[in-house]
Amino acid sequence: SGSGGTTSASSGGGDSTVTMGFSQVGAESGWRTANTKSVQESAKTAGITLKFSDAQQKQENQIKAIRSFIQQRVDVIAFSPVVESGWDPVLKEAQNAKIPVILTDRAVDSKDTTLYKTFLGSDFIEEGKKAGQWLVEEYKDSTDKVNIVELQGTTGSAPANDRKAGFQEVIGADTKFQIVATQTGDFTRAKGKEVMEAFLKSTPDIDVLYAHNDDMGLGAIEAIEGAGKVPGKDIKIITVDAVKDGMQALADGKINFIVECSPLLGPQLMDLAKKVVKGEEVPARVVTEETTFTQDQAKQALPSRQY
Ligand code: GZL
Repeated sequence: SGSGGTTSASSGGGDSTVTMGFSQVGAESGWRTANTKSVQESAKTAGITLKFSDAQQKQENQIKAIRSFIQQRVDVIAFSPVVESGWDPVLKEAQNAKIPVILTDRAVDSKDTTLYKTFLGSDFIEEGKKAGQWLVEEYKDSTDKVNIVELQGTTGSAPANDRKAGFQEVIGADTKFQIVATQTGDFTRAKGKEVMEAFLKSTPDIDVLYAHNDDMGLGAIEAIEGAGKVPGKDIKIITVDAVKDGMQALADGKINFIVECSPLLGPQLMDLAKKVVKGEEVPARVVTEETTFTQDQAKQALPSRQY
């Protein structure tokens, strides 16, 4: 799908086949690649014809894709909104065209919740809290200041906003925890490395890095090692996702704790889509099941990880 194009994967089969238009954020991270695979494979398994568009992390491309799906009269539209705001006009166009919309992975901040049938995805505030809880536990016997730097996800995205808020809510209870630098790394390794290099130059003693996804954490590890420091020891690292490369770094001791964010939303998405097309009731919110991993748990889990 690469250059923001739209590909169609038809599953064949009679006229009762459901056609879904899916607008994906992009291909910015290992998580996103795994999510795309889950959606595409699940559509095939479910016998749903999938029109898939990659927006290269640009909201205007997602809006264009949704308009194109409306033109093509698809039966249902699903998308992962790259940012929370600015969706009402195009969602109203879908509603006027009587095409139901499903939010998957990320949420929108529209006040009018009739604009979509359901939101399937993780509770990002909970993920931020889990990261904070590990840190509180890790430093429970210390009263020294803990200098934290934070690599935020894509500016304006639900995971970035909520992972920041959940983490802050938990560590805010103890003033020894200080976020001394925070900046977006746009969920990518390259940007995570670049921003961490800047943090290392501008911030003398960093104790902890909180990265909103594994990919930025892995980029930061390159920067930390480039500065002659030991990741996981000189600077403790907490990330979110638990994709294979992140879990490997956790097992190798370069990351200290990972909060899982499951990308395997495909099967549930297709079930919800079929129900929605039939006009059946679906829950307004479907929260993803997910857990956390320590270094020892990563060693155990790695062999059976699906992504
Ligand atoms: C979270 C998802 C985020 C991942 C990142 O559900 O939207 O986007 O945490 C990905 O890895 O880029």
